[in-house]
Amino acid sequence: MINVHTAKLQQLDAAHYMHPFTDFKALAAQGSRIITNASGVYVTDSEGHQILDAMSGLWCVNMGYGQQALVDAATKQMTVLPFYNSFFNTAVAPAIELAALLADVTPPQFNHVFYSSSGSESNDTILRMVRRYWDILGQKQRKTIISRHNAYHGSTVAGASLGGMIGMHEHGDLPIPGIVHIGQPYYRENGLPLGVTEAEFGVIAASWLEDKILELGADKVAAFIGEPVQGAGGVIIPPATYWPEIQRICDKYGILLISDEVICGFGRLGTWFGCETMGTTPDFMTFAKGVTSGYIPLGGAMVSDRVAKVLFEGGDFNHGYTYSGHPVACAVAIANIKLMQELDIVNTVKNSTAPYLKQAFEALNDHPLVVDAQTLGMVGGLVLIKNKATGELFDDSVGVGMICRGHCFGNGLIMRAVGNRMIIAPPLTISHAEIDELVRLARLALDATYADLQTAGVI
Ligand code: PXG
Repeated sequence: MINVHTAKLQQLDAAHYMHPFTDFKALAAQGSRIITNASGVYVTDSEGHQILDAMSGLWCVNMGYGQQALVDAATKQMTVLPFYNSFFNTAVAPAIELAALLADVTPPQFNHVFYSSSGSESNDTILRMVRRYWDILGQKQRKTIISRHNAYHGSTVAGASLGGMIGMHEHGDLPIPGIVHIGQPYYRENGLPLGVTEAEFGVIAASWLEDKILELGADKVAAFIGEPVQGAGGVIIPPATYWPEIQRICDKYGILLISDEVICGFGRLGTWFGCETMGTTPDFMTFAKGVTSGYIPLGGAMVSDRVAKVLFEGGDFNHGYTYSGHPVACAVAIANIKLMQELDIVNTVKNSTAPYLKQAFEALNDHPLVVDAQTLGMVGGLVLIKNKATGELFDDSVGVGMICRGHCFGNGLIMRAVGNRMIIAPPLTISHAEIDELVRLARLALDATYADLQTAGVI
């Protein structure tokens, strides 16, 4: 029996609230799980269940729940100046201070930022900046942006178009013109050809970019966009050979490189930004989520010196959001970045937490349902497989990921299911003991999933 408070909230929810990425009717019938409070790496629902949040909210609560310094920064800024805009030659101090701090913690080519309130908006900004850049340089025909199938770059019209999610393209006649997609560097989807090593596959997957550039004509291509590790697509960790080759191809044809760091930024991969792990020097970085550890919405585009120099010469750039440089959001981001620096969290992740997570999570490869359990920094994923010996995958109709996800929740663990992949992105602050607990709960869920599939005669 659920308590009265939960029932009342679920009733109001069903009556009035349209959730993101949701079958509205099905949710209204089922009732949502209502999360009421959180501390450290645990969230608590309205029924009093404590759940280990191995997804950091939605890839964002990097410094964990309950960080008082962030709360204090917001409270103080709200009292002093809750809002003023950055249009018409005005500015607010936290936005200026954060811009300087971001220039400090990002790779050396980045010294300028344009603020938004989300990853999606940031990619909209970048799309417009990329085209503006080529316009100013007198190359108006350079409009096309190349992305990848199964990429996620947000849910606005530009964000969803840049993304490579077919289910999203189907809703709203996307992508918009001038955005094309190549294959993702995921050998289970594209089939690792016999005798080809993973390293060789990375180079092959990157060569699809060159093929597409040559097909379109290099003088038509404005930019390439990619997530260092695809997050929402199922934590697709590319072979180490992939990104350096992408960089080489972009350089060869003078094409701008956009690293969408909404998930991989702010320490997630054990470096401040994912491009540092991958060895690229992008012209733009998209950021959001981890910049404030999700405590308040903030996003932005880091703009490289090469691009900024041109945009500075181009006169007006007719673009911006009411909340570009929101003082409260920027104050929280400053507190968050300072906390990251004080705790030396990026090095702790790199030298301690991520290696510990790697050995604990990758041990799940011994489970009869699991292959490809793999982590990089503080993201991880595994494939639920029907037959380990033959490599036969489950039919989509089995919904194996959702079965496993249900058991995770039942056992007090939040893991995300993407098709047949189970994925994690825990707070960077997670302890070794909490990692042990995460993996113990994951194994319980895998065992329960296995038992269900046996009972149903699927395996
Ligand atoms: N780029 C990347 C790489 C993202 O992961 C966005 C852009 C868009 O950010 P906003 O703030 O507009 O949501 C994201 C967001 C999932 C999931 O199912 C992932 C995201 C958002 C919603 C769901 O894993 N990532």
